[in-house]
Amino acid sequence: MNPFLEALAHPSRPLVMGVINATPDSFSDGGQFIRPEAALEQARRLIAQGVDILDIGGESTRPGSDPVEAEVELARVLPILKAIRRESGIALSIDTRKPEVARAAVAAGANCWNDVSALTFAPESLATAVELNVPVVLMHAQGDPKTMQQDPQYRDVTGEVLNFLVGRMGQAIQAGLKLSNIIVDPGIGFGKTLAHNLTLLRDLPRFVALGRPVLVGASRKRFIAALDQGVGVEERLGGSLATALFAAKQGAKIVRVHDVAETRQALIVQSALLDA
Ligand code: HH2
Repeated sequence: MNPFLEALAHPSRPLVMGVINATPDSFSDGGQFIRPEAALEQARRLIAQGVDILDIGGESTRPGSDPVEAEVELARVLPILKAIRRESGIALSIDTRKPEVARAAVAAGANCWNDVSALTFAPESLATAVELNVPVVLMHAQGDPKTMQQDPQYRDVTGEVLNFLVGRMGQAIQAGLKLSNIIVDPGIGFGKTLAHNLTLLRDLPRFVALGRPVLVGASRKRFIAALDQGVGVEERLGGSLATALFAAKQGAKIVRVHDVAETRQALIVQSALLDA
């Protein structure tokens, strides 16, 4: 069985997806893990902390970021994926919008394609996802990373994000993707104001009702600073944990985070409290 789907079959608590950005410019860990040795060390650390899935990315999609060429992205992520796979059977996800990067990453041992463009970035994305036959995260974003935070507007944010995801699910199924390979994500911070992000998190049960696992990536994001005096990225752990716990309570099956040990412990304790 695909290790990603195997991890997802885990019944007791949501899965912790740990982020490793092999980029010079990611908003929270940019530059830290661009060297493969540093990324491998971080992977070992997160595995020791009990991470369920590692998400490896070679292109920052933070607001205002510039796109990178596929060759650059490949040169950043492939050595890391191969090095982790050489020593661990951990579920690995590739965070990319590019089908050629997803294809090479899966050949190097990735078990999931995390696509913030929901397979819209390239014309061959859908067909590539079908062929790779691995779980795919379909995430909603309004606009592209460069401009998405300039003035995001919705009449009904939850309705519009749901509609988009249902549409993408339909197109993916029509193209031949298995329903069992689809994971959905409302895309916290991707073309959304503070109010939009809060509404989506409160309305998460409506995403759960789509019948597919829901992933939430809110860790260290800007909306936390917007609620707390503009605090810097390193000071957003409290808000990140609060959001992960809330998302879990609302039915999220995967939380994508930078602080794995803290999030995992918080989720374990919350599960015990809710079970008691
Ligand atoms: N957020 C980021 C990147 N990838 N993937 C999914 N499915 N959901 C998310 O919310 C999500 C994501 C942005 O965070 P990060 O990777 O930490 O930063 P950057 O894009 O600057 O690399």
